[in-house]
Amino acid sequence: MTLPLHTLAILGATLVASAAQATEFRSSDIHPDDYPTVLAVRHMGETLAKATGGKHTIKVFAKSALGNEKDTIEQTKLGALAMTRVNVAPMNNICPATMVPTMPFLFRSTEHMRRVLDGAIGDEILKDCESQGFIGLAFYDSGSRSIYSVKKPVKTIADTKGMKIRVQQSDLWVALMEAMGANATPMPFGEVYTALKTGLVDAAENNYPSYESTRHFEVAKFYNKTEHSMAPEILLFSKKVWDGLSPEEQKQIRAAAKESVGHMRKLWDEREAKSLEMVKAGGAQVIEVDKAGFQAAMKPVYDKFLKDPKLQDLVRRIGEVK
Ligand code: GTR
Repeated sequence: MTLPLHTLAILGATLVASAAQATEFRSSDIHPDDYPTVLAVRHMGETLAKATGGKHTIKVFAKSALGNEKDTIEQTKLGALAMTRVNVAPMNNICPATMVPTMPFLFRSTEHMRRVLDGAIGDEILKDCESQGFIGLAFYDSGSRSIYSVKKPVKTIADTKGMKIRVQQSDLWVALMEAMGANATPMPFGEVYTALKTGLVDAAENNYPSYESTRHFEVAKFYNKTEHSMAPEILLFSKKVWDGLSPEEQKQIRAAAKESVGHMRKLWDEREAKSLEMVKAGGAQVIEVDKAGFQAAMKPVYDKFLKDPKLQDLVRRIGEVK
């Protein structure tokens, strides 16, 4: 069958119109392409494409291609970037409720952390970022963070006294290290390798996958299991971009984000185990630590940052989650 020319023209115009509404949302991450957070957002993009019949997709810019976490948070707020995956730490100063899941020794276990963040408390924390220009879509796992040091192992809290330790750019993190008697040096993630290598800092702290993917283990051989925080990752959508979407589209994005959490956890568990093997093979020593001593020193951090009764209440409720 041959269609009359004017019908073809109309069909062509319709195709152009729907293509114009289709969006490739840009999302950023500081981690490399094979890191669980990057793979999880790509997976979310596939889910979203399926749900929208290919109309909406997500393009993930990994390896800090769009800047460090502070930069991409700013771009997301402005709407220049639709999404960013960051740790909760650089959000601590912007959106106070994100301080709660950052708190030292807050979660009893991975299961406890997952139950809390999957439930109403997790949603309340995500919602708190909205007034600051961010739609909190989901939390991702980040394991637990421990101190890794260049020159000497850390076995008790006496060992961190006077140590220069790199932290994320958050006042809470500075206080957390000070409570250990250390000197906190906030800096972006991408600068840590050189800082460890040149002696600008004596130590840093992170989970196994980040310790491994950055090759920090080559410089800081002692991985001391302080496991002082389980500060999770957070997936943020720009409220500016969000407000231009239909309720149906917003629902599809939320659902795709939530769906990616389970996928991420599977990748995360595998990567944690693999990273541990890799760092050990690379010469890292995993050191057992007197955790109780570190835990006992954290009261000033809770007192200083959880003055707001709303935040205190969240901590109390988290404690009650079985
Ligand atoms: C990683 C986390 C990053 C970033 C980094 C850091 O575990 O995934 O988002 O926060 O730590 O220490 O800067």
